[in-house]
Amino acid sequence: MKFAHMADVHLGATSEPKLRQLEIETFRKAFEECLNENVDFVVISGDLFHVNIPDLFVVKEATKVMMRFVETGRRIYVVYGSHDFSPNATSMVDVLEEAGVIVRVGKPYTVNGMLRPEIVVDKRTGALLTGISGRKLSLEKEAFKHLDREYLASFKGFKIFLFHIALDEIKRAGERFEGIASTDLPDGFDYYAGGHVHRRIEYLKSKKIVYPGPLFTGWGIDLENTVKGERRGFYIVENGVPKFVDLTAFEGIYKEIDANGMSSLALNESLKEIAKGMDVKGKIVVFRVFGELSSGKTSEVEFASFREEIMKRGAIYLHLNRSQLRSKEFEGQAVVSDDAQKIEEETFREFSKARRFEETRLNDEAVAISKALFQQLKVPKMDGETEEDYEGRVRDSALEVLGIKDLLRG
Ligand SMILES: [Mn+2]
Repeated sequence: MKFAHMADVHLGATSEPKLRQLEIETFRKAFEECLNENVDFVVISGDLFHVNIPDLFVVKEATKVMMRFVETGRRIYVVYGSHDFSPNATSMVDVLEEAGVIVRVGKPYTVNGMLRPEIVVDKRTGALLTGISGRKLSLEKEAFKHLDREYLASFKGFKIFLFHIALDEIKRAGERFEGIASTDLPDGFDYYAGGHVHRRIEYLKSKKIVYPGPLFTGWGIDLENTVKGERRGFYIVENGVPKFVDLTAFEGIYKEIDANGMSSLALNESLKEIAKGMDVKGKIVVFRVFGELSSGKTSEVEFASFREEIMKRGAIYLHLNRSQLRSKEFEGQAVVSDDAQKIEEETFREFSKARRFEETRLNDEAVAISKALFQQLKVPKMDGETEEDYEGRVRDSALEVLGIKDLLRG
């Protein structure tokens, strides 16, 4: 028996065209590899999609890839992740299941207050698959508490358990997340197919627990870790032995600059030098700037020309992280002013300088529009007004301010 184990695919996580293309290409390659390697089935341990209703272009491309595999008579088994599940709305996972593209395992039902996740038999191999889906806020922790372990133990055969939650045992120093202990997983399964943790983990102790990590790269911090050298891909498990298949889709460069004590002008000079000195051709660049500028404002830092230069030199994409860059000047002003309106205005000005919109009006009149919008959004609820009426009223006036009321109606 040979099967593939993927997790945290996060299809649709990026809207950046080149990354989006790499994302779907990687998904295609993964399934091509599954066909070449002649695996019997594929399991995906949650977060197939980045959101419960993803962009339909992404869904179409992904469906094409999966159908090619399914049409050979093989199946794809999934559980929901924390991203592609919604407690009160239909998920794309449900749509694809109705269409016969994927099979969701571990659908829960209760007997005498105990949770029994449904067990699915793979017709081709006789393997038994079940699991517990991910939820927002790790509500599945509860599910593990009420799991009917005896019921699960009564099934005999090659058993796979899919789950989407972190394990306490794999926590690194300083990491904070809600997890379960490996002993919380039901006993007696031959393979525990994990998802949710965005790095590759083989925890092969009394239980064979594997996390492939993201197939491609989710976003932000994943991108950073990928360019820092983490390999991305999935597992092929043959006769119970997991083997990692490396599908890392791009090479990258990680660079950071400590701007502490630099003036905005000096930082601009540094950025120019850095851009010139980097070999970025065909690579994804993750660039982090942090620290407090000694003088000048963060809005004076020419990130737009830095980006332009990096892209001109052939980079696939620049991921700029400047959330920890501060300016002494601006913060000083904000603290000393006792005029709330002035603080608001200055804050809007600072933020608007660092952002460019396609709609030129949003750039030219950014401060005025922000102030007007802010004004509308803090209008209080009237006595006796229903929640719905109040929301509608605030929404309408906000749209009016943005000048898109008619646009949305049309
Ligand atoms: Mn995930």
